[in-house]
Amino acid sequence: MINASEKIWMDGRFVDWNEATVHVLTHSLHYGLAVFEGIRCYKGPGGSTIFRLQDHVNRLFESAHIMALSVPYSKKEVIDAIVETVRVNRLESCYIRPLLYVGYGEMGVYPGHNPIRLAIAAWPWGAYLGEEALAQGIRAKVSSYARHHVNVAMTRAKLSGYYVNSILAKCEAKNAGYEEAILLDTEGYVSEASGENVFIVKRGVLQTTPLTSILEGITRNSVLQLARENQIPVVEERFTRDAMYVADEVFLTGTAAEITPVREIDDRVIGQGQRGPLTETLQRLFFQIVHGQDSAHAAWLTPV
Ligand code: PPE
Repeated sequence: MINASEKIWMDGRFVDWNEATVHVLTHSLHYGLAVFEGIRCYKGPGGSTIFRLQDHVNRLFESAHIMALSVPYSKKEVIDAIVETVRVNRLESCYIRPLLYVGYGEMGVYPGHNPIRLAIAAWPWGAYLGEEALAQGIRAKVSSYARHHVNVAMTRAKLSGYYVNSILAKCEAKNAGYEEAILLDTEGYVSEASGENVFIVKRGVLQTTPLTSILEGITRNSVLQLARENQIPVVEERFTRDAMYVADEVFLTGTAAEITPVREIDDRVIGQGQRGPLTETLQRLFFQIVHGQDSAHAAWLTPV
């Protein structure tokens, strides 16, 4: 069950958690046209800070732009509302979910002049795949479902409707006893996991999927930047599922999942079957930053 907080920001004002409701004929609920973000706030020595808030808000606006939804607020107003949502709920570390959606009005596929509404919720949310997953790694399964074709879905947008594909893959993997699903693109190359980007390590080189069929993850971008800063060679080139099987290390990145090692894929042990050394180094660098222990990346943190 979700760890409820007190207030949710809805269309410019705070309402009680349990009062944050919509009409059942809300357009987005029927047709899936809604864009959202997932953002984390972490506790640090100088108080809580939100990780890469500006970048998340930029992506929210880009998602809206791709979907031709006009956001009835400025970026500054959205940033302020997000900070305020964490503040009024007195949360030290939390997950933040802004959702821009098409409200009640007309029915039918054409969204017409229905209101565009924004909600921002924040609640405490621990390690997405469990604390143990961060240290020990997870078991993943390549999905029988393909990730979206570029002419079907514009994956630069973080669109609610796209997650039906993620849910199918995730349920299939969980029902078969795995913790996460890795999806291939329609050409058969590795795309992304149900809610994370995928990285492999081979002979010291870090490789990740290029920006074709995937969401441009902010954690992915952070890991690439950290690797470059630490002279770790990186390539953004597509790879096949067997390249994962024979990789030295595989890990997933996402705001919710952070940096999660993968120790097994399709019943093949990856590397030593445990978190690899490069994964551990990147985790350490990442967690130092988000917890405010690395002044070189202070620009990524917005104080609450
Ligand atoms: N791909 C997908 C499909 C995805 O959903 C996410 C985030 C990423 C990549 C990584 O993006 P980023 O968070 O910017 O590094 N998934 C979000 C939703 C998870 C959920 O179950 O809800 C997240 O991690 O917040």
